[in-house]
Amino acid sequence: MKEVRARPLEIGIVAFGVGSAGCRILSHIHRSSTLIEKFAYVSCDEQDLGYSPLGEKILIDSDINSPKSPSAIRGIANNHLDQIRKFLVDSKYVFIVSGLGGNIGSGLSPLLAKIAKENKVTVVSIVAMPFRFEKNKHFYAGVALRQIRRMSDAVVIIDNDSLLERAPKEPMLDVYALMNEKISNALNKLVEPPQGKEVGVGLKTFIETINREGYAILTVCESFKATEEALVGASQSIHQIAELKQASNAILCIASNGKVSTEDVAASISRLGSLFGDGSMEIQYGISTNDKQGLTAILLTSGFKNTKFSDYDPMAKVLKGIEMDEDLDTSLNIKLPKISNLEES
Ligand SMILES: Nc1nc2c(ncn2[C@@H]2O[C@H](COP(=O)(O)OP(=O)(O)OP(=O)(O)O)[C@@H](O)[C@H]2O)c(=O)[nH]1
Ligand SMILES: [Mg+2]
Repeated sequence: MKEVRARPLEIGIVAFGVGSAGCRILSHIHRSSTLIEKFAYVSCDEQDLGYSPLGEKILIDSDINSPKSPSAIRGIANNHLDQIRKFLVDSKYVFIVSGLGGNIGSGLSPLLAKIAKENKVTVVSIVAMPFRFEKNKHFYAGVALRQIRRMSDAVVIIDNDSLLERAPKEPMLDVYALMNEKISNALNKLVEPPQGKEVGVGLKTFIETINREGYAILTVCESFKATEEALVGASQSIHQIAELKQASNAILCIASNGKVSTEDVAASISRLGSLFGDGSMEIQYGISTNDKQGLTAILLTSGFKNTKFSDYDPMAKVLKGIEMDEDLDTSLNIKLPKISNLEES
């Protein structure tokens, strides 16, 4: 794992992990990233800040009895805005990683995005969406996703359901660890500089692909047979959450133990063009190596105007894109003096 570097930053890439999911996912990325120069872990829960031994820790110290909701947590975070702004000094890009649906990730991710935008930083929000079965988390996730979209330059969605290939009997934390490994590998393959004979994608292409209206979706599919099977698997999981025709840009990264032929790559790209978009989708590709059996297709597609997650927030449907309040709602837990005390003074 990389030590925290002293300033000045070279490229200016920093990252926040927010809440339990965000801190866990970022701690995986932290172990192998050479590109991200500074890491910060932000949560109200001390346990989340311990997933990585390194990086800056920002504890949003909420009283155990204080109300917990995304807007209440934003209210408490008001005391930490200077620390957040200080962390962002000299940065040009910020990755904000979180899971949506709980109180912390849903509350703080849009706030961090807003602060970063005010500081003219390019904001890439990377969000894991709740499982289908976590119905009690859908509303907060839907509201937060819409706020994050407004406050960010690019939003990359990861559908937790699509990463959970079979209903496993393993404990939930082990399942998360496997999913987080997949997510961090995929992001590293997409943004990190290529090594050896790899054909890299790189940060510039990554940002150009996602920095547009709507949403980008990241999927990872493994296959023991051929790239085609992995691609069809990836398109099926995207089809569960969005309309494939809306896709405008894509990056396909094929990771294998070195046996992908030029013919395979050409066939995969043409297949991708027929599965997604309206025939004019722009496709970039990368080829990288891994030490696993079979191959992994990492697919990042962008340009989706909507996803099924938009329906998690019923108000968004009613308002059809009109925002009642451009700013984020924030609750403050302030004890008001009794009226009788006021009269005495
Ligand atoms: N991919 C992935 N998803 C996770 C992980 N942990 C939680 N999630 C999902 O992320 C969503 C938000 O959950 P948490 O991150 O636990 O919530 P939080 O932001 O810590 O907020 P609180 O629940 O109030 O503590 C949920 O729908 C979970 O299914 C993880 O390690 N990896
Ligand atoms: Mg939590």
